[in-house]
Amino acid sequence: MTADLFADAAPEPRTEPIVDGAVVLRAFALADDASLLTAINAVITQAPLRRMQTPGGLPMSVAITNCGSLGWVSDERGYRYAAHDPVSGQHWPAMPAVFLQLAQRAATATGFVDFVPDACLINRYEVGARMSLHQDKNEGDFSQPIVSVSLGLPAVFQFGGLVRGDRTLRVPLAHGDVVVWGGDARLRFHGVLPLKTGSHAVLGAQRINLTFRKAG
Ligand code: MD6
Ligand code: FE
Repeated sequence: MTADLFADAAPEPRTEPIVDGAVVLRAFALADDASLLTAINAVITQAPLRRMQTPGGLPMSVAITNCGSLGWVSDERGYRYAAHDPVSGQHWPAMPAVFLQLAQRAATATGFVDFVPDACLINRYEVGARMSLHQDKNEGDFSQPIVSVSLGLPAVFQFGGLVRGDRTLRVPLAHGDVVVWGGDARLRFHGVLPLKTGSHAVLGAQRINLTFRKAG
């Protein structure tokens, strides 16, 4: 048998530059999707997905949880990383080995050879959920990249500049795509447009995004 027989079902990974410092590794996580989903289910059993409050007091449309030694949290006091889940008071679940290995392989493939993430944010989008333009700037070391894994329904990622009003590129992200960004792109504004109706073969009517960071 040749790889071509599977060309439709399992696209080969491809690297697409977005802007300086950011690339999409198309289909990079596809071969690991089943083990990623098993690990996601184990994490969300221990630390359930929840819609956190923004500092402005509104609930986010995206439900989130975390694994790793640090987790991203939001409440009326602002955004920060915390070692404990504020709902349970327990440490966040450990980062599953399949998560860490995938994040490190993706980072290495784009030239970040010493990426050791200590935080993985799990975002769950249902139809209509969105993430407004923001910068990721709560991490301690901006020389480290962020690795972002998309699973489930496709979404449109907005990729802006260093000022909120800068024009944005729109990058479609599908199940299995991995974005690695760092360097000059690290502090660019970005967001996710409202998730369109659909049903993904594995995940149904949702999109799950994993973002790996060196937060501490
Ligand atoms: C998402 N991602 O894709 C939201 N931030 O659902 C992010 O906000 C993000 O994907 C920094 C780096 C990569 C990301
Ligand atoms: Fe972000």
